Amino acid sequence: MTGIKEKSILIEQRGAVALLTLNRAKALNAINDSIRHGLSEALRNVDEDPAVGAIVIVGAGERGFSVGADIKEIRSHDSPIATRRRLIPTSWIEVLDSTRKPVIAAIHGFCLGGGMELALACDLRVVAIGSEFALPETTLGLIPGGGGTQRLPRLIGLSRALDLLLTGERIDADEAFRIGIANRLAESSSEALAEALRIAEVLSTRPRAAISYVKEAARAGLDMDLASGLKLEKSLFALLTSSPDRAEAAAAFRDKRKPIFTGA
Ligand code: DAK
Repeated sequence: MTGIKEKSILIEQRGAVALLTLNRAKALNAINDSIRHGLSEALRNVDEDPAVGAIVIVGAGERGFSVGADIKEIRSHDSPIATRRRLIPTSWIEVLDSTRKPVIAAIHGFCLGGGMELALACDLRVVAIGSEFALPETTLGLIPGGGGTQRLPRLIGLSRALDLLLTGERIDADEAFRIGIANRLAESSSEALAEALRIAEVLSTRPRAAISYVKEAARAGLDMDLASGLKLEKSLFALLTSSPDRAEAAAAFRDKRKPIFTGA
């Protein structure tokens, strides 16, 4: 898989981590159909690949993660029905919701519109100082169409989310960290990537089913009432009690050695 170029997405395997790069640096990684389709396909492939335990997404070039939808490509002449047909089945960001492996965004520079929505759909965000976030869709006469109106309130609460959604104003990395968009800050883009890769590498060595189930329980639980969420947690917990990796973790603890997980 190393070095394979899929249109606008580069896929590189670093140990058990798949690094996906949005590769349109000249257009500040504006999201066109090629990026949309390439990223969906790459995510599905690496999620199925047993050699991959975690995924990092980064933007190419010095200037940013992504400036959002390719404004030059927006087809204003499309009918609402054609646009709906185009948007609904694509669901390119929603692929992240069904990705079982943890996905970390390494963010630098501009993280705007659809680029920010992509980052919001990832499990963790490592953000370089100097990054700028905004959802400026209303200034284009639109609203976010990649989950921004739904994921942002769930992540940071309705009040703060509405501030960003209504004003479209940009916030910096410190503010993104303060309000809970950024999980971790880094001094530079290279340090953000290094930290994202480091976290991904750690996660890739953990028991795969436990990592996948904890993500499923937390994410799916958000859309449930507490009783249903607790029920889901118990079911997933019960499944793991009989897993070979859980037995191996206990045995390794008893034997005072490092566990050898098989992903089973
Ligand atoms: N799309 C296409 N190209 C873009 C772009 C974008 N969003 N943003 C920047 N570029 C390109 C520029 O055109 C320029 O290319 P060349 O002219 O050199 O060929 C190159 O990237 C460098 O940009 P600038 O020359 O503008 O660089 P500056 O430093 O002066 O400014 C900037 C950087 C990020 C402040 C500025 O480029 C900017 O404001 N960009 C637009 C950001 C933005 O508003 N993004 C869109 C958010 S809305 C849909 C319709 C819409 C949407 C979704 C779906 N359907 C109908 C299906 C909208 C979603 C969004 O993401």
